[in-house]
Amino acid sequence: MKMTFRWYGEGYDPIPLQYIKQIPEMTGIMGVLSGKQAGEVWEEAEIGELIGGVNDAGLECEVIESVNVHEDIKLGLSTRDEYIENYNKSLENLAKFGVKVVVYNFMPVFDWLRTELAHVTDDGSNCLYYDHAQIEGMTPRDIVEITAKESGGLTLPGWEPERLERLDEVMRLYEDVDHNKMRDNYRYFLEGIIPTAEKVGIKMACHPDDPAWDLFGLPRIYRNRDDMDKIANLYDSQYNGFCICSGSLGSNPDNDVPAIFREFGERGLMNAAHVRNVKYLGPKKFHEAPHPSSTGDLDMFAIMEAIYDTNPDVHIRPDHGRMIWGETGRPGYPLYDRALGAVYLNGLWESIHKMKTRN
Ligand SMILES: [Mn+2]
Repeated sequence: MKMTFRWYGEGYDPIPLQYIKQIPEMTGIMGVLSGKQAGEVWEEAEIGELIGGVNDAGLECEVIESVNVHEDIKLGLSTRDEYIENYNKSLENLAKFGVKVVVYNFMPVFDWLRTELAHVTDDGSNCLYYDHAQIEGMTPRDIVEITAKESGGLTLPGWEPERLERLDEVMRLYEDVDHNKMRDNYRYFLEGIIPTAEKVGIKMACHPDDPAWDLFGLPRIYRNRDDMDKIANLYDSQYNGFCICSGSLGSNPDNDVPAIFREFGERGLMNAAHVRNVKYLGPKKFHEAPHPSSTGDLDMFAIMEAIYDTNPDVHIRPDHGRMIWGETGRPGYPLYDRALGAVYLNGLWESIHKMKTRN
């Protein structure tokens, strides 16, 4: 297992790489070119600059996150071929710099979605929070405005203003797209890119829809184990795999999260992992919790054991964290709480390893 940390890049992320390097046993980052819009080619020079900077700080950058899929691909519009071609070009360029895994998602319109980005909990820390009852009284435009307002001037991944400019038009276009049509469009995309991914040696890792249910009538197709099975069957290849995210899938208590890690790890389709905890407050209502099992509702030991048993070489990261110790910054992506998470997960890993290898 390689423990990594999401980092948004120089000028986009308030956390210096040196601080990330100071987290014990941190091997690298999951990197991104934050200025890129969906559909644009990731050019060699910009990739080289990003990865060179990360390497200079003593960290690896073998995983890239958020090579975003253009909405026209998800909608199945005639313009999609051009964007698929660009996507392949980006994969070819990334491979030249040693990138082994690309994490992306196929969520319609929105990336992850919360109703509060700084929900204060009993201990005075704050975290990301979701209450479906609040969503029901909102329009998509309302939630975009709340997210922009609470993000402290930082553009959140999947919530780029350029991407959301066409919101009303895109919402109308989705009226004709149900779950099956969405999967057909996904198959077309996979047929377009997986041969390139195989050729250049980059494993694709699709991230779940978060939260793991439909919103605003949009067809979300990665919500649970059965959805994952359908996605795996769209294109049979180890390069068409998943970034399994415990917190996203765990937003729905019907999902047996450790079992999902184990099954798709055994099938060779766990190409990356996000490991974090979540606290249920009621039906479709939760907040993000500290990483330890006792502070939320997921069995983090069972998740780490499933990873250990099925894909011990996978890249993982602590995913989101809370704001603690007065830290301010990008909602969900603080230094302190994610560092605590990484150290806790590494501690679980050491104990699992020693338990399984001692005589
Ligand atoms: Mn995640």
